[in-house]
Amino acid sequence: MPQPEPTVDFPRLQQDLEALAAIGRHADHGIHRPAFSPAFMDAQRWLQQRIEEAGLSLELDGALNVIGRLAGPPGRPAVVTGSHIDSVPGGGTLDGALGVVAGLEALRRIRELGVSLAHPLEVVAFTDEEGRFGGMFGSQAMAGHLTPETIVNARDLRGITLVDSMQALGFDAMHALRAARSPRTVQSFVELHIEQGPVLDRAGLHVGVVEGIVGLFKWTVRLRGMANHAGTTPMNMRHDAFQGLAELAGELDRILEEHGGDASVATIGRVELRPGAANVVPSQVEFSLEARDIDPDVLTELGLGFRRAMSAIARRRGLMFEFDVLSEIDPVACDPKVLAAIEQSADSLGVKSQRLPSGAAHDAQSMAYLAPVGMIFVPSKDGRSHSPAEWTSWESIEIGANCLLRTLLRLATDSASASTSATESAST
Ligand code: HGY
Ligand code: MN
Ligand code: MN
Repeated sequence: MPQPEPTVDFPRLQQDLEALAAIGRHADHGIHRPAFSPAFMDAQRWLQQRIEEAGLSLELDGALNVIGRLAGPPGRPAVVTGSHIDSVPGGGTLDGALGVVAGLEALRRIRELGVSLAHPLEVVAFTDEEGRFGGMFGSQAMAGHLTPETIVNARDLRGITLVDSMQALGFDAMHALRAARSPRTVQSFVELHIEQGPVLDRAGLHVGVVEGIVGLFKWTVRLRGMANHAGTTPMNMRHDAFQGLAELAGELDRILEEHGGDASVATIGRVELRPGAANVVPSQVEFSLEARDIDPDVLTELGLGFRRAMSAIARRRGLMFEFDVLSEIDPVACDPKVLAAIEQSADSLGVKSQRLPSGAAHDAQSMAYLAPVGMIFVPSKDGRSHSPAEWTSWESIEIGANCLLRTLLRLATDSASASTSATESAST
């Protein structure tokens, strides 16, 4: 009779999630933990303490990724899990945090149960997944995708550089180049994350099995015109930078239709007008433009489509247009073996799961350059995320965490489900 498969210590998981959610929460109930901010560093310190209390070994790599490790046979590649604890401004309590806290709980349980491992296990909190300084700094560092140039050029939307912000904390950003790992040290990577979309919530499912993760490009675009008097300058003599942006925004759907696919999306999420006075024709507009798709060729096409449209608008309106590439992340396919381990784990919990693509970007995309990856989604209420309205039921969180625990065991032991040398009760 096979042993029952283990489960997480759910009250302890809840406590950790609530403790982390209190760090960087503002009066709007949103989480404000941008990478390398004081709130983010408080969360890093909290996590490091919990990792040590769990009896795991602790490492902080050159990109300030926090790594908790449960030793296995020497020289074997590690099964890695994790996500991020930085947030967007006014973000939710679970985006990233769920994957880190559930990963910590999984390693803690496996250690308590005394499971004999064929591979070491690691839980990682990657820095700056949300891209304050571009995008996925920590996991791109671990994947070896950073260069001195990308580090030196990285700056946030207020112009603060990554180098300065890490220096202010006493760290040298260039040490992030040392965070690069050899693919030989990672057997596989599994990330538990909220879906951040409506699919699972609408289907009434607790578990989603991610087949592929979208790629994206993120630009900062500047249109430069000419400041002039808002009252005396005839409309046909203006070089109005804002009108250029307005025309582009009006063309966005056409560009997606002509150059994109069914899953393509594009967003202008931030706009800054200069000089920003009511009675001055805007001389400059700076805005973010990001586009996503699961197919890399479609992304290339979309980039060309946007550049052509902006050149035509600039010519017609006597504007100058330029753009900086802040981030380019390739779409990745998840690994069939890891997907199978996730589906078997969901089956072992007696829950139905559904395969789906991820419209959000994730650290798993960077880790896909080192090893086979997979992602477990739990539903987001009404598909909401990147907002204080972000919410997932505790029932789905417990099922998702148990699915992660059992998936890690499948990948890190030689048997389909870990034989435990301690009974269930031994650990509580
Ligand atoms: O933007 C994203 O897709 C992720 O939440 N960083
Ligand atoms: Mn996330
Ligand atoms: Mn996010």
